[in-house]
Amino acid sequence: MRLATTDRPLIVGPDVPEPPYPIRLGGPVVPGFGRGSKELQIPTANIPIDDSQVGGATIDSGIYFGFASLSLDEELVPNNVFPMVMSVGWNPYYKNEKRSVEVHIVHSFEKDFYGKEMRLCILGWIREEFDYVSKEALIEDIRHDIKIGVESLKREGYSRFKEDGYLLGVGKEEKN
Ligand code: ADP
Ligand code: RBF
Ligand code: MG
Repeated sequence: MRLATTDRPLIVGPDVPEPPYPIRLGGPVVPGFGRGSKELQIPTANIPIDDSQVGGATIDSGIYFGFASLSLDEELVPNNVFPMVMSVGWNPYYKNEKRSVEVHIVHSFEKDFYGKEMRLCILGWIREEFDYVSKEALIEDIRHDIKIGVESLKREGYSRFKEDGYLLGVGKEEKN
């Protein structure tokens, strides 16, 4: 079992995303396990997963970073694209029986957005999933993952994906 490892470098991966990235996928935000991630200040928006298929793409278990966009009609802001970190897998600490995809968006939202469409552009890998000695150790590592995601995305080769056509197209189709 793992302790939190916060001496990990804040910049991960090559200067420009390399295959298989970018991986683009999306789906409606659905209720998750209801473990109160929100109370830990780390809410995760879940999207449906069918074994290894996530919104049409195949993806290995692990922790990733990239950008997310949301179809937030009423609060539509000019650039509705945010940094995100995501967990794909079995949550070994909780011994889930179902594989899940959960995305923490690095932004403070006024309210929940269940039912909205979320689009993801995954740009890199952070680490494998682990079982932890304690919930505190898990949370500490997730907080460090968030820093890694944010810092890694600041590089030019990554930040340009904020303008990605797939992300910017969220919610557009049904509006016409
Ligand atoms: P659940 O178990 O239903 O996934 P969580 O406690 O993980 O519940 O909260 C997730 C929900 O919180 C999301 O579906 C979304 O509606 C809302 N939410 C608010 N802020 C964020 C954020 N920054 N990142 C992800 N989800 C958020
Ligand atoms: N769950 C685990 O059991 N092991 C992990 O290594 C793990 N890493 C995560 C990394 C990130 C960036 C995020 C957003 C979640 C991760 N989770 C992990 C899922 C976590 O257990 C879940 O969001 C809980 O509901 C938090 O209380
Ligand atoms: Mg969740």
